[in-house]
Amino acid sequence: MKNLWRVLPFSFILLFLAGCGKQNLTALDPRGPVAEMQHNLIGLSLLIMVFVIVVVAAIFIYVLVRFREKPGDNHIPEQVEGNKNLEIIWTAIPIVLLIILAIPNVMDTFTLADTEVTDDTVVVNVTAHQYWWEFEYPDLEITTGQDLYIPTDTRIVFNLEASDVIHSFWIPALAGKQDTVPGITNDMWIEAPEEGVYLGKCAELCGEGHWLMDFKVIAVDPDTFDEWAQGMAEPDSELIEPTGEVAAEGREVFEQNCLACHAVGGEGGNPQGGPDLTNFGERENIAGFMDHNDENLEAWIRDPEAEKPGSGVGMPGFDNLEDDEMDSLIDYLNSLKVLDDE
Ligand code: HEC
Ligand SMILES: [Cu+2]
Repeated sequence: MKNLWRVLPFSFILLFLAGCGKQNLTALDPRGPVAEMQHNLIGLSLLIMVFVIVVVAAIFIYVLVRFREKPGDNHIPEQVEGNKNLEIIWTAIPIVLLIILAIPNVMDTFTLADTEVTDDTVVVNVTAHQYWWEFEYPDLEITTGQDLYIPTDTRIVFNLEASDVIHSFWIPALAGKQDTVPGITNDMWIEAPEEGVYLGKCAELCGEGHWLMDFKVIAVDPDTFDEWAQGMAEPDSELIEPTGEVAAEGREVFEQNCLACHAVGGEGGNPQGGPDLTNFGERENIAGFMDHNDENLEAWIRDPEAEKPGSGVGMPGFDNLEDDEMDSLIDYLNSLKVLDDE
């Protein structure tokens, strides 16, 4: 029983660290040049700080021990007024340390701030909404939401804005945070060397649903990206006029209730509406955070507010839909795909 008290604090630390490591929602495992640069800068300043702390602590302990009053020794120590050499040393050392810190910082700051667009750059205009992310690719004439597709080994430049309040765009494994502010466009760039899914989050308390304002960066090889972009820009007519009976019924329900806010294949939607759903069938999550399955989708459509607090302001609940309408609607939504199934 006694041992429990020894183990307990460590269990808490472990639990805390386990939370930090959630997939790749961590800045401590940087991927790509931007995150690596930022990680190295933090590492360097940490190293310098640790060095200073160790040296100062060592001198402090030495002085404590060396100049203690010893028993029977009651003479007055020699009185000194400053020491030029010491003053020079302890002024020079911090200056040198600051120079070591400043050179890579200034250099990297210029590299990080350079968001010049070349022929190979993919530009994405990001708009943050309470509580979801919209991604527009102006050169490709594509708009999507929640899942941000990017080609690997390619410079991606973001123009960041917000439609309502201040949010913050954060993909911990790929780059540091950048605020999205209504009326101001901030920019930044990233590059992902490896294929994979990088988790993103809103990092600025923006309202009730803030904690569920998640998104994904899906890095795919450039060929797959082209296929995806092609599929998004000129989607299969199946998405708009499904031939299957159930999906066709679902499409009708969709047109009557949802198309005003949600575009599919370049049709419908409105600037105050919700995410483009052209490739919704391929999203792993609903509304950025819920597992994508039929029960969750039905729960979301019937009452979004219950799933993500605050989302009801943007999307009303559709609890009035009959069960068979709901089933065909879900079938239709799940059929919305632009990539060939592997
Ligand atoms: C008044 C506009 C509006 C209408 C009408 C509307 N929605 Fe939405 N919808 C939104 C908004 C806004 C969001 C984003 C909410 C959030 O995540 O905070 C959303 C999110 C969604 C999502 C999650 C999208 C994703 O990328 O994960 C689905 C699915 C969805 N709506 C389906 C529907 C269906 C089905 C209908 C019709 C029955 C419908 N919506 C009607 C505005 C609307
Ligand atoms: Cu936010």
